[in-house]
Amino acid sequence: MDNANLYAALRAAFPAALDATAIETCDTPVPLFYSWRDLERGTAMLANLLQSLALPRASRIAVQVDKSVEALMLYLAVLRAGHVYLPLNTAYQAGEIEYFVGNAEPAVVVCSTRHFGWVSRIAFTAGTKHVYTLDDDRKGTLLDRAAWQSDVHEVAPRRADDLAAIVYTSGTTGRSKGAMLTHGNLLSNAQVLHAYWGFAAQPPGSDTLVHALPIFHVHGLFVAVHAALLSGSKMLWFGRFDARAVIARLAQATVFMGVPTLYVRMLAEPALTRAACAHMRLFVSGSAPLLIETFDAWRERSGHTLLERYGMSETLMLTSNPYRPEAARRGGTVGFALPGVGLRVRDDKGLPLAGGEIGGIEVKGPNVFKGYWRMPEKTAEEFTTDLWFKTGDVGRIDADGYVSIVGRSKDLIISGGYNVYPAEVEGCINALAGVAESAVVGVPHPDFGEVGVAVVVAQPGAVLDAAAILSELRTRIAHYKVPRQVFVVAELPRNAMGKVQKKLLREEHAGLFG
Ligand code: MCA
Ligand code: AMP
Repeated sequence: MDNANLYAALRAAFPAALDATAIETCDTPVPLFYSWRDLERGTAMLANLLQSLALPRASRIAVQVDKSVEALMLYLAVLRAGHVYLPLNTAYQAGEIEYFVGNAEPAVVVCSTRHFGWVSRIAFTAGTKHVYTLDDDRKGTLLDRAAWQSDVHEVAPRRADDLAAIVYTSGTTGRSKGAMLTHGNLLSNAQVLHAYWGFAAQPPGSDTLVHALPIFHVHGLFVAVHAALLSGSKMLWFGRFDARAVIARLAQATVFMGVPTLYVRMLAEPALTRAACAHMRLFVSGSAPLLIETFDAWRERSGHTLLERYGMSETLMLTSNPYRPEAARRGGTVGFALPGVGLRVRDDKGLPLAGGEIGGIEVKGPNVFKGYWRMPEKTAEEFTTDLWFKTGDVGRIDADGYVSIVGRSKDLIISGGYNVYPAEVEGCINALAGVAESAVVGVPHPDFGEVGVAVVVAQPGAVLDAAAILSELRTRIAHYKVPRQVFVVAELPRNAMGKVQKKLLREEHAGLFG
């Protein structure tokens, strides 16, 4: 039987010249050069360390660390060892981590040294046996321990249907859900993008990808990394996005992937010129709506047409504008369903809509996840009876087959590519002393696309202070979830049914950020 472990497929794509540079760091104190051999050996040592712990099959390995090449190796090592990778946003605070660790019951938790105190307390309380540290300067107990391990490791055999990763995504109601992604989900999607975005047509190793996204979400971890590894391409590795520094490296690169905020920020730099982008072959945008103004400005300034695509944590990539001809990339659309992906639009009752009509987007394909971790009822709710996944996005398919996302039926704010669920933030605000109720809505923002604004009602007799609410929230939830502004009001607008009219609040505050 062939080994369907994703690492085996990625490893098979490494170039024959293993001493060539696979990753060059761009914002470490001195540039670091990692060869393909370094990746192979480093991931072997980390995988052997995991194996030495004699963990049960498919153990979850939860990781909340700053971005580094070693952190990427840890992801690859978890695949290699056949365990399940659980990436966590570095912005998550204790309450959030407590939930994820309690829900996923990881056998191993890896965190940064500066968070070891509180993270290890949470992990040990939840029954996790092993907590290691890993920092972005190649230090930490994880690497200390791995240094003693052999650099030879046989990739654990896995079936396509076996779990490779769990990615938590919040729900419109209730707590976050862990989307279970299999080796088959990840590999099939990577192979489709490899072909669709022109990697396969290039001689192997001829692309260079600028990697400047976080590696705790699908876009940076799976889409970008797998595209590079599967094509034997070098990565120019940024620990954090810096528009000016990224533009300065485009002359040595061919591919860049980003959320719209990254493009907006690069457009604000005078250094973004056609000359600066002359060596590039592809700029991909996704994770959040791309404004047509950004699409047009990018074409004008860089001479390239952004290729917009659409996906979700549960489904990986679903649609993409075409790679060739470049003129066929249409602004305001997310392109066509990718090969192998079924995509249809249905009305509220689940009935088919005629071409061009707006409705809920439903999808099917080898990329669609296995379900939510230990939540069979929630999983069932999100699938139709004929097993199409309901994305919660609202859109249409035009006569030429281009898909456009026009809204969301899920109450979700996408801020700089991060998802913020109003229900979660409202729950936090409502738990504060003196708060009767609240509503959080997304309003346009020039940098992040959208940000949250909270409208809060006090309990009778209580006096609320907006600044105090904000500072309290900053101790409880990741800062990107904290609303940009809080308004204390006498009452929330409601319709005849008593439902809060968020649309009115959105309209009222639409101009807040210009
Ligand atoms: C940072 N802050 C934010 C955001 N990021 N606030 C709102 N929205 C954000 N996205 C806040 C921080 O909490 C902090 O506030 C202040 O801004 C500065 O933080 P800093 O870390 O310096 O920010 P930054 O480095 O400028 O980060 C902005 C960023 C980053 C580079 C745009 O947010 C980013 O990398 N976004 C990409 C997210 C992504 O990869 N999404 C893909 C998801 P304070 O000072 O108060 O603490 S995958 C997905 O959606 C699907 C599958 C798909 O289709 O791809
Ligand atoms: P996540 O839950 O982080 O995986 O976010 C997935 C959501 O991001 C999707 O359901 C969409 O609402 C949104 N999204 C991703 N790509 C795009 C895009 N190109 N345009 C509009 N929305 C997008």
